[in-house]
Amino acid sequence: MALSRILPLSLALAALVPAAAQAAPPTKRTFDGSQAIERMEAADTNHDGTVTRTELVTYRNGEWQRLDRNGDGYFSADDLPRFLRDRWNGDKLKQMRDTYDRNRDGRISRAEFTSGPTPAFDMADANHDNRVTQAELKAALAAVRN
Ligand SMILES: [Ca+2]
Ligand SMILES: [Ca+2]
Ligand SMILES: [Ca+2]
Repeated sequence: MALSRILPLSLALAALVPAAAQAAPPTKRTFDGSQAIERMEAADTNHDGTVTRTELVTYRNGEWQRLDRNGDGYFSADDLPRFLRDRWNGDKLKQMRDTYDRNRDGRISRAEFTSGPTPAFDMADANHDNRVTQAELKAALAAVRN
């Protein structure tokens, strides 16, 4: 496998992991939620400064293409390159499964991922209108950094 094919996945995983950590149950307090909130800006696909829940789901659908590399509809150890496969049972991916694998079959289905928990969005959407504005995003960032 060419290195150029492997690197984008490692980057995708690196980008993904903070979101998974952010999505962990509230009892785990050690993560830095600021990364997950910063990444939410990328979900503003029409660039109007507001991230809607619909945009977030669209964004997750895009992320899914990078996770389910073998296209079988599940994110599982099979989707990791061999040299990364031991990370499947590492803390970060385990935490991701704890968050998204609702039926506890040890893998994450497309539906489990795209309609899974959205803790960063929920936290930032202070007035609960299913839209996160720039001001709300900034306030959420300030809150997690303090
Ligand atoms: Ca938008
Ligand atoms: Ca797969
Ligand atoms: Ca599952």
